[in-house]
Amino acid sequence: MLAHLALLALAASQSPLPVLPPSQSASRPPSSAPAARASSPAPAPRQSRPPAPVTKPSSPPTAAAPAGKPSPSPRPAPVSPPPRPSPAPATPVPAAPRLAPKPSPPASPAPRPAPKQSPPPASPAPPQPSSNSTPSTSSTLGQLSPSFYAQSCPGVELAVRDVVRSASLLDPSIPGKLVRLVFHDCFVEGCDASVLIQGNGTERTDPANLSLGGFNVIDAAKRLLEVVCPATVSCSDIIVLAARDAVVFTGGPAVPVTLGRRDGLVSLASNVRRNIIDTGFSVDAMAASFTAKGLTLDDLVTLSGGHTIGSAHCNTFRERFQVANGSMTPVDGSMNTDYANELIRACSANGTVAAGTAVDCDAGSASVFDNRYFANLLDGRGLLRTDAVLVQNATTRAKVAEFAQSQDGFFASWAESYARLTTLGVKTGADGEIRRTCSSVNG
Ligand SMILES: *[C@@H]1O[C@H](CO)[C@@H](O)[C@H](O)[C@H]1NC(C)=O
Ligand SMILES: *[C@@H]1O[C@H](CO)[C@@H](O)[C@H](O)[C@H]1NC(C)=O
Ligand SMILES: *[C@@H]1O[C@H](CO)[C@@H](O)[C@H](O)[C@H]1NC(C)=O
Ligand SMILES: *[C@@H]1O[C@H](CO)[C@@H](O)[C@H](O)[C@H]1NC(C)=O
Ligand SMILES: CC(=O)N[C@H]1CO[C@H](CO)[C@@H](O)[C@@H]1O
Repeated sequence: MLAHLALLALAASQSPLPVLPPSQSASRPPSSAPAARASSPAPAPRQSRPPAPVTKPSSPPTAAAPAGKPSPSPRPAPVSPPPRPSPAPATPVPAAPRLAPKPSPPASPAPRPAPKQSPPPASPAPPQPSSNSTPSTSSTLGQLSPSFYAQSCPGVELAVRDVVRSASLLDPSIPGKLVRLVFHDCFVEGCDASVLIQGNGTERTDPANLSLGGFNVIDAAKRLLEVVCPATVSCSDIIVLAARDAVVFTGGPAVPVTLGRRDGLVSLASNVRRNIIDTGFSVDAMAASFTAKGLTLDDLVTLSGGHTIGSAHCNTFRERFQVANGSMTPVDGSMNTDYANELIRACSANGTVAAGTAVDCDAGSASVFDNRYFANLLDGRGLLRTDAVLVQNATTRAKVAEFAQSQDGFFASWAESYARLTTLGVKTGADGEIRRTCSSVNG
């Protein structure tokens, strides 16, 4: 997943509204996979962009999404208790005495002959696009529950939250990366942790993965949970919890999430492009991608708000500038002039574009999950093309204006859209497995 999307204050968060039923069946048939990258509609979240832009042999285009970047002032508005000295993300201490080791794994019995790594996609039609309340996954939605681990691993939420907080304190770019990670996971093969699998030809090997991050945080949480309640908590649930907590850490709303997802057995790089939103997408292309998954235009605007935190590399928006004779000129006249100059200053390097330089997605407020992103869009300060175009369509512009006026409205909408995003293509019951290590399927 690349859904790049991703990503997005203050403690003033209000309580999330009740989640709406994820099903809106407006889904249309799996749009044929947009051939490659170009401008054809490819589904999904924004962020990755495949085709290498012109001019310089840039490295594989990275997702535009908020690649977490060392954001300047960590302005944490932690809603929760003071950070305690925590272990480095990579090495979670088995501490947390509070988690009662209650080994009662719900699930996976004997290791079943799981198709390892990447079973051929078999069918021409991507298994997932039509998701949304659909066959393969739909019936399982009913099995997700906020209290899924109440008996088997009561400390799961606390454990993940601690790990996310610790990691975010050490590296301010983590929250943005975690939010982006959940988009990429859920938009490709559903929310099944397929994005975490390492190996030849897996989703992580797609060039669009280059700006993905936060894997070590998920791994750290998994290691901790394997100590207190082994073989019980899925990596897919950890991703969903971690992104939720990342939002809270940066001042956003603490939305309730349902749990009980199982981890997938398939992870194919070939599934990435057609499911992710490319940074060059138009509103119509993004809308088509969202609709194919049962998400709405409002979900698109709301989830784009995830860009209220994080950063993106210069190569993800270089198409918005003409580079000639060593100087950059904005192509889009609607871009705020001061902002354009800021970007030019940040990205220019010896007459070319410093592709790998990170720039905040939400100018002036990149480390806080708030509604500033929307006000910036109205002011011509959208970083990615996919951000900027949201004010060029009357419907999406109205929603942008609404959120720019009301942070509460944005937060309430975020709760609903996040719930819909995180139930895309979920596997429950006998599907999938509970991975022992997030980076590989059980052997
Ligand atoms: C990875 O996959 C490619 C194409 O399927 C193959 O050519 C290559 O040998 C594989 N590499 C490894 C290390 O398995
Ligand atoms: C806005 O985008 C939606 C989704 O593609 C489209 O249906 C609608 O016609 C667009 N509105 C305008 C005014 O272009
Ligand atoms: C770049 O320089 C060339 C030669 O000096 C000139 O002809 C061309 O107009 C310049 N292009 C721009 C965009 O300034
Ligand atoms: C830009 O040029 C200077 C001097 O030629 C060089 O030291 C520097 O490494 C170059 N920077 C980049 C990003 O190429
Ligand atoms: C984290 C990760 O797996 N990154 C991979 C992204 O894809 C490139 C190849 O396109 C790999 O070299 C990276 O290892």
